[in-house]
Amino acid sequence: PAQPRDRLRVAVQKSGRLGDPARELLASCGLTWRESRDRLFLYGESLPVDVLLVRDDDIPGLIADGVCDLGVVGRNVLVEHGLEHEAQGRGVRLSEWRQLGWGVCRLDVAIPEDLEWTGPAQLEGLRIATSYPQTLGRWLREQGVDAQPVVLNGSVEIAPRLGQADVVCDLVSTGGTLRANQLRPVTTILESEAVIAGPDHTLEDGRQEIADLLLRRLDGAVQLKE
Ligand code: PRT
Ligand code: ZN
Repeated sequence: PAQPRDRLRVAVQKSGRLGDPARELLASCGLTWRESRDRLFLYGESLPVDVLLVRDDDIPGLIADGVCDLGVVGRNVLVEHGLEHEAQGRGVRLSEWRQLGWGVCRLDVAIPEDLEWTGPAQLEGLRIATSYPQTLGRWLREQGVDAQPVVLNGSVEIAPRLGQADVVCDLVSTGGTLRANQLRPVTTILESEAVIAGPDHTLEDGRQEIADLLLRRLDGAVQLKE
């Protein structure tokens, strides 16, 4: 069991696409902070809320382990983590406490431009490059298609040109990267956006009240923006 803590701890991406908007979001809730010397920790001054700056991939695990209470992360990362844990039969369940409406993207299957698309059955037996093997695997099972995921942690889109895979399953926002690699999206397997992730139970040691306050302010800040 985690040590008792009376301050809320929120995990946020250190750099990358969601880092700045996440920090702006916390600032819009009235949070001010002091940065640690190693720049990995923001000590909350105006509220008992501290921020841990990490790789986005680590956020679900930090919440599941109780090291952090909440996190700002893409649904794509949250879903992949959840399926991984289900596959291992471990009982840590996370949920989306809020949908943030930014960081929007899709997890799409994309095929070489010059290939005709006849439907998911066409993927039977093909090698699919992806960083999201669990999410892809679930979709393939739902489609009754037996394909071979090729797990890559970057440069997924060039895999077909390198002969590493036949098609890809990757995040798409503008579609520019796919086009630059002569690929075209043919089907969406997950719609994603940034979310506030948390455990699927209430927090302890008074941290739920702090989280409620933060989320109330966040809801107010979001309404003001609209
Ligand atoms: O260092 P760290 O591990 O924390 O960061 P990261 O490199 O793993 O993630 P990062 O910062 O690239 O993305 C963080 C989150 O932003 C993702 O998990 C998504 O939830 C969200 N997001 C939104 C995206 C995109 N849009 C996106 N377009 N993440 C990645 N991309 C990639 C996409 O895969 C493609 O390769 O950006 C490229 C360009 O996309 P196009 O379609 O605009 O050309
Ligand atoms: Zn990452």
